[in-house]
Amino acid sequence: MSTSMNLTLTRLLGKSPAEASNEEIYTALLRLIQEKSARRTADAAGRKLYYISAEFLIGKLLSNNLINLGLYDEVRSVLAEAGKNLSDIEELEPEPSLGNGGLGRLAACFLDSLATLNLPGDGVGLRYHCGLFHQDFKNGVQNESPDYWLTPQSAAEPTDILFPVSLAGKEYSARLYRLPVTGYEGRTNSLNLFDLDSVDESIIGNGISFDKKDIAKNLTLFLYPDDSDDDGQLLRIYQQYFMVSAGAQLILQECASRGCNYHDLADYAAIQINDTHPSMVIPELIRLLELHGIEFEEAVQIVTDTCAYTNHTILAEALEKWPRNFLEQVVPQLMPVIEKLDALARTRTDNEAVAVIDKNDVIHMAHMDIHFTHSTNGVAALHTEILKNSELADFYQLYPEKFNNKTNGITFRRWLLKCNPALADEIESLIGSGFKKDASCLEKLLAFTEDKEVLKKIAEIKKENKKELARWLKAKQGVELNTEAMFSIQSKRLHEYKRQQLNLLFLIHQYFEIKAGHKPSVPLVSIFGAKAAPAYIIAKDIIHALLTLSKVIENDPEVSPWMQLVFVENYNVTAAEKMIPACDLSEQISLASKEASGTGNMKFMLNGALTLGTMDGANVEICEAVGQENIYIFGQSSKQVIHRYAEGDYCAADWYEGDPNLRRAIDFLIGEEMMTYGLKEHLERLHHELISKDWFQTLPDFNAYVVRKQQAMADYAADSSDWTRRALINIAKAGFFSSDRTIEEYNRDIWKLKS
Ligand code: 26V
Repeated sequence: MSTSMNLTLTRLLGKSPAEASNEEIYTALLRLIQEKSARRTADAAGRKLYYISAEFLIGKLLSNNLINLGLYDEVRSVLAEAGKNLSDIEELEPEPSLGNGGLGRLAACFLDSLATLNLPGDGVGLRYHCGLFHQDFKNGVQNESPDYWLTPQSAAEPTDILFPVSLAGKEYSARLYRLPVTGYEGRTNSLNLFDLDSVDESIIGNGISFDKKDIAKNLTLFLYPDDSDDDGQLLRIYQQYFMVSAGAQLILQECASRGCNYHDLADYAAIQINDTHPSMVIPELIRLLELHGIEFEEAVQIVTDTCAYTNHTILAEALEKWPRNFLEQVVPQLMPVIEKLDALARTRTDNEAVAVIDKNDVIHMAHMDIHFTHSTNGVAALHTEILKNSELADFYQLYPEKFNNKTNGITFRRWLLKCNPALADEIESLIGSGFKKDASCLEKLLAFTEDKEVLKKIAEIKKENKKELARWLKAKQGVELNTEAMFSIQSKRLHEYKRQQLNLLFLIHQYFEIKAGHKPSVPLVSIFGAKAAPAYIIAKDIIHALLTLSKVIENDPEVSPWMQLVFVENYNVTAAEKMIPACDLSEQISLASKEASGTGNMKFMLNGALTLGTMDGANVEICEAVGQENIYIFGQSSKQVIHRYAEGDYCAADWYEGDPNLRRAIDFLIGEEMMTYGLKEHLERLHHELISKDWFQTLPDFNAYVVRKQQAMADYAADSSDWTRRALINIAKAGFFSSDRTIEEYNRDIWKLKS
């Protein structure tokens, strides 16, 4: 059995798999992937896409690549014959956490879909030496440490391709590293990551601190260093320019080698700018084209035709704008171009609100993107409407034809085939394997929603996934989960607009109810996974409150049989792959209008969880797909929220004073039970924040949230077969949220690549 794979592995190992160590097998598998994927590379016919992004949250690659190359089952069985376990070998791979959250993970899903759809599309980014910080909890407080993921056997291979980049007048040399991106039964593309040879990990001090001024040593040391001070912001500009300058040179070089004369660049390249972090690629390309003898006006037209921009947030504080003197310091060579672009934009309108350089000498990156690319898209239907009608209304008036929506998606290879093989197998046995490449086939599952045997099987798979999560958490954190309980999961970055604090207030309310003798319909295990930006004080206070509440519950024998609060340390892609298949209730409770899309919501749905959510981001489209009866929606609408912000009349204290349940829950934060285990300063600060500011309107949605969540718990307890039926409808309707669909739309409307 599997003799040819056995021979291949033996050749790569220089000995039989049985004699090799797990480390040796891991290295051999990397080489196997490199060999096999290299055979699937091909030049682009016509345009090639360059997806430029400061983040690619790719997660572990070994199993995913084996699945995509069709090698997984064979490798697993050869190793099993040799007494080895593929999942033990996978444990050896450090996760490349080169992203903060949804934006970076989306980029990774897009690369998978591009290669699967046989489209020529490469990623361009940075080879950070440390990905997103490693999180652990000490005394109920988040502690950050460096996440070294680069090993000597790293899958990102160095090349001898170097590009000069001038930073603050000094010359540096950007080295290109390449990572193969395998498509599922598709082609191989490349993730092109740039790095600087002189970067030096030994400058890292306590935690994740380092000298922010030593650019030669720190440039690509960390993903998004803390930018709460000027030096951090300057370093971010250094990183961004390093990425786009090397990227632009790579693009021009590749296009030239395929016959491009630069005047026709838009026939050879499509560049997608992922949020504003790579926006300097616009002036940089114009600068480089001018150096090749192209006039400014023509260069602007070429770049506009080549580039497109995706907006991922309406939060004002997340829209990048830099003081002119910062750019003058780091990228003086770009300033003449940016000034000319500002002047050109001013010839198109006299509306000061859309200026590239405003009257305070602040440079607005998103404004430059919208003026000088041919497409601006939002990432969910609601988000795009909000951009057109409020946040970017002035731009929409000026360029209505540029605006379009591309609702986000996720790759089903990682978020179903890899993370939930039992469910994938069951689906295949019911409807065949077509859904792996055409996700709309999942609708065929609707034929089984009344089939008791099928529902029983799906429920068993969920139960097994919950037990698997419990085993994993026991080994990792020593906690014991009650797998008979309902599992509710909220996993995503910690941010006030995502409202983990609303979930916190519910749990406190539930605690009081149990103490008062009102037992819930089902025990609840509430699971959280979230990292807070190191300088984000209130986010860290929310983590502290959750960890403290967890201890209060655990130590109360009256309450602990009915509820459990578990915080998974160091939430990352690997943890998500364990948590998502085990979820019953997916918490998507952002303040309506604030979550551009969300993509976790799609992952949970695909894995058979029901959503408890607000009418925000892609939740709106999930609700449309599954119908009101198969989702739990609550809370203010985006219209009400936007209105309330416009009126400026929200007063948290009024809500706190006016609702005894809410008041009781909030005051619990500074009560005796919490103070027994928690830190006064953190808890008091959060208490004060909630009653005096509550910028993301947690309090007005509190009651509606409690009612809907208790309804979900009652439904789960009353009829588990009906719950599974509704979960199956969610799975069947998840097809729209495949990133293959998203990429097909980008290609149809924006890139126009040939497969
Ligand atoms: C960034 C920052 C940085 C500084 C302070 C506050 C803040 C708040 C939000 C952000 C988000 C930046 C962009 C981003 O990551 N957007 C996410 O993109 C996902 C993929 O499109 C989408 O699903 C999420 O809803 C959206 O938040």
